[in-house]
Amino acid sequence: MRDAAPQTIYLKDYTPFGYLIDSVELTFKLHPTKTRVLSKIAFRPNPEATDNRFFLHGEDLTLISAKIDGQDVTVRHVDGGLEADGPARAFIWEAEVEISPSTNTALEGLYMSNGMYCTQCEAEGFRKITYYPDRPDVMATFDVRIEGEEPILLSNGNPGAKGEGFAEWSDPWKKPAYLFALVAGDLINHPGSFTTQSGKDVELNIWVRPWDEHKCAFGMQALKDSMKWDEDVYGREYDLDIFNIVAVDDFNMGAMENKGLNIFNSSAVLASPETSTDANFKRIEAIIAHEYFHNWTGNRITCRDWFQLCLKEGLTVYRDQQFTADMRSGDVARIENVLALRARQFPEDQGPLSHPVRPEEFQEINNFYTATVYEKGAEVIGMLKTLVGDDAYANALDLYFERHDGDAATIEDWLKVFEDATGRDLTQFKLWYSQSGTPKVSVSEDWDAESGTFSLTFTQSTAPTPGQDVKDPKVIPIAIGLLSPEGEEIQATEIFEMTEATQTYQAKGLSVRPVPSILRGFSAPVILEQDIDNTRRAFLFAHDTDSFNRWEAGRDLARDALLDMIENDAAPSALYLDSLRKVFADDTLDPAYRAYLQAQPGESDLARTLAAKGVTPDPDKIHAASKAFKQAKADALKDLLRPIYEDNQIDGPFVPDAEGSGKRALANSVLSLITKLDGGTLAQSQFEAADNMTQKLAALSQLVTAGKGTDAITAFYDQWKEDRLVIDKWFSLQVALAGPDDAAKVATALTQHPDFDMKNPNRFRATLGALAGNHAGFHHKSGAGYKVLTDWLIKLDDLNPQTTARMCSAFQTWKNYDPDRQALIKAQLERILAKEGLSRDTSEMITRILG
Ligand code: 0A1
Ligand code: ZN
Repeated sequence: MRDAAPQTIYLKDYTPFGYLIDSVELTFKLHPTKTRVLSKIAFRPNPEATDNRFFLHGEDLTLISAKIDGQDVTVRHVDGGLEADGPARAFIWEAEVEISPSTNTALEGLYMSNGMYCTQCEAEGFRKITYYPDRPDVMATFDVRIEGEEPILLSNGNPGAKGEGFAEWSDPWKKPAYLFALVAGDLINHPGSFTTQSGKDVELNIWVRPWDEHKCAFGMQALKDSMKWDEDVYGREYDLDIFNIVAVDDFNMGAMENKGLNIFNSSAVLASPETSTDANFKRIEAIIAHEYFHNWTGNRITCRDWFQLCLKEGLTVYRDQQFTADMRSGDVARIENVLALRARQFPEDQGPLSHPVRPEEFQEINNFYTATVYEKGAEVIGMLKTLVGDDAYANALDLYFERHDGDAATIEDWLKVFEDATGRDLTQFKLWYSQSGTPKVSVSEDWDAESGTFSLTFTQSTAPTPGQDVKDPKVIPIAIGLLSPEGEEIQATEIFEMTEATQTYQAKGLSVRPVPSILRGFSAPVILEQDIDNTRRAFLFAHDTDSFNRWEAGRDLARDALLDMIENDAAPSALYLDSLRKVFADDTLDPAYRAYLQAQPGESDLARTLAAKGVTPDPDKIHAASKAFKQAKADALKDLLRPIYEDNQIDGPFVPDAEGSGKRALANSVLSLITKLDGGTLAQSQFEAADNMTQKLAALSQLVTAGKGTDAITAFYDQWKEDRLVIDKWFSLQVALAGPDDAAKVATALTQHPDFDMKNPNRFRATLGALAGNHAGFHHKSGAGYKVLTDWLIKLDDLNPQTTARMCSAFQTWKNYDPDRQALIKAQLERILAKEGLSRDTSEMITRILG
């Protein structure tokens, strides 16, 4: 049973559990509505605990029997679980419970997806499987027996006995319950193998439905690449005889790192050239790496409590980002990471949902799998590495693995490792974990020609965030390079370590006033405020030797041009268009990077920028200006476009590697400009000729944007109606690209489509998530966008609180808008809150958003 009134849990209240567990034996007798789970758990008192209450979590369980040392025991059902009189000595707890996987639509615990059984236990789902101390600091070895008629029966660890209707699994590594997994179904395996650095052969499998077998090869290669990379770069070897991945259609998140049995949302593992875009391939490679890397950063070393979530997630995201940078273009990877951070984490950190990388309180932990914990958590690790240097980082990581292998650790443990390995005091650095909000760093320049001294004076400040009115200065590594007026690098990148509220950096002995390039590679997750004019930006766009800052300069120019159009009805900036022409014509640049050079800030991004300046964003004006700006770029680059398009066509088979995907990205970005000039003629021929989804979908998007998509939309559906991942794209694209007046209508119409299934999180997000992402449509002045999303969130909350709560963040920027829109949104938020039986997940999110 769930708590009646939501309770807040605090980091400061942590106490260890009263018992340790030596071993867990579980038997599952599978049945769609009456699965029996038998548990036999060896407990003994925890010498480090002061509270010896024997409390086991449990939710939605029917207790059949409970025994201690073979004797029936009376239990007391309390909020969130049960209590019994636990002896002050070692004892064996045995329980039998009944659960109903087929009616479990929350997709937490043991549930069914298209006839197959699967589990999701992070964060607190194991308590829906049996009574257990469902907390990450309680670790145990698990022996599992599964009885069921499904041909494939899987759990964690290494396989044991197997026969008609049963299979046994044994996991020799102690683990918390959140890493438990079970899968049963009619599956086939795409096999592979890997020999570890010490010569151990590991059996690899990707388990899928028979019709998905042709979509496994890429994921298998990504898994092998990840295993090799973790050996080469972090010295981490795999530690079981087998590594299984299973693809599941109904899954709330991307994937899950269960020990030896990773479970994946099928969208995060299945791919083929005909059905998946380059972006899909890239995401799959990163998620496979992420889950695999968790084997060390998450599983071998786990978290003491859920407040420490960033310990495993920040580090594992950082590691997967390093992997992607090594496998593909590092320059492009950094731009993509920063774009994602600004699109997802900045709004969170600058609005009512702002929380520290290590939160100090929560009601529902599922609401804290956030961009702040993940992506800002990764940036914090990147800064730490920048500050201590690559070698010291490597030493500290070795010490971390050596010291904490088998532990449930904390951020204090993590930082202590760095302090011990480097001799640095990280007290101030730790503020990055405890203080929320995005710091602003402003900079002013001074040039003393006589002494040849160039000074940059930095000032940092962080606006108050919920629960934190006062902020202290943080340690901010600022990467600085200096260019000559001709664009030559006169000083290579240096790290200036800012620790004070105001601090000055100086370069001496210069013969000319340099042009600084500041925060190179986005060396800290801050907002840099530079009082420079657009001529300077155009110079950096043309010459900066740091690829990130070069791109950033172009983006700042484009953003200012757009803001001028929105605020002052200005014409598209000639300076920008001129600069873009020069840079974009450079065919020595990496095509993927070149595509990013001409990309413009999205409409939500512009709305946020305006709000940060104190200007109320007008979604219609932003939309109109964005379209006009694109048209102006197409006109200005007209003669360059067709040759670039032709030069970047590829003969031969589709390969989803950096080179091929870069060329396609550039050609498709050019196609979007050409469509502004030819009305869709080229897009139509690309749509008809394309043999891969990257080109097909890009062409379809252009046709829809140009208002010529009706036939192509039908043809696309007819071709792909049997492939649910492709049909997700079909749903999403139509809503995402609908005009401002149509978006809510299109979304509503698609919810009536026979293929719409609100129980499937991918389909729900493809439709309603796309509405929230269509800025001008969602924020339509009629309020229709807000209402349609709210109607569906209210319906979904009964079935799937976790996905509902996550999608409520669409409203987090509501206070940026005008009073009329704010009133419309507030009314919808209050409507959600008033819903009878609202989940704890959604109630916490809406309460925080309302502020
Ligand atoms: N640990 C996983 C993410 C994850 C978190 C929660 C889930 O269900 C509530 C599922 C997956 C990861 O970082 O990949
Ligand atoms: Zn993770």
